[in-house]
Amino acid sequence: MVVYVKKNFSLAHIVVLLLFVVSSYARSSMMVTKDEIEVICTKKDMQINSSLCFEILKATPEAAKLDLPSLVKYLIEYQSRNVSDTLKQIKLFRGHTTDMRKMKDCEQLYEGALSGIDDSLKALAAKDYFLSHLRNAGTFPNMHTCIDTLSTMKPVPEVLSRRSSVIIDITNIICVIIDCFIRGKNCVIAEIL
Ligand SMILES: *[C@@H]1O[C@H](CO)[C@@H](O)[C@H](O)[C@H]1NC(C)=O
Ligand SMILES: CC(=O)N[C@H]1CO[C@H](CO)[C@@H](O)[C@@H]1O
Repeated sequence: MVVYVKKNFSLAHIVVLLLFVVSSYARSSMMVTKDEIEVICTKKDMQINSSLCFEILKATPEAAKLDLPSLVKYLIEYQSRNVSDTLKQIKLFRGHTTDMRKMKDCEQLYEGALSGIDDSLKALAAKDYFLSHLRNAGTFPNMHTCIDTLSTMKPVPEVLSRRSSVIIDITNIICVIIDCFIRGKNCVIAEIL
């Protein structure tokens, strides 16, 4: 009986030891911790929209189980969904405006953004983080140009401008994570220059 208990005890010991080994192995493969999400989302000097960042990453408990490249992949897929959802709205809007030309311009800017985002995902998969950032950042000018175009319409389609601003914020979160956290670039200095 004593032997039986002892056996049980050592089995429990081994399980605990295994768990410890597994979790420290996981740590060494760069898992993102809750603290790191805090650091990413409060990086004020890079104009991260904190509330949006927490909204996206805290609403996703799995975010803390991913490594950095996987977290970026998750975010780019999220960004891609938001861009294609808004593109659908733009197409719907086109039938309801007298300014079809401007809507068509925005549509093309959104299509261009989508193809850049797609390239960004491919570069990420190839671990080419510089290219992934470059392609993703192409979303910025397209969204800004679309917002400018929308602002000259009467009435201004506010829903679309707002969604374009959110996409700019999401893009910024992605680019900051790639540059500061994966590439280890000194982003504060880069911004001053
Ligand atoms: C941050 O994002 C939220 C949600 O999209 C938005 O309501 C808010 O205006 C943004 N904040 C800034 C400072 O742009
Ligand atoms: C902030 C924001 O607009 N997020 C949306 C992005 O797209 C996903 C998928 O369609 C929505 O669930 C989010 O609400």
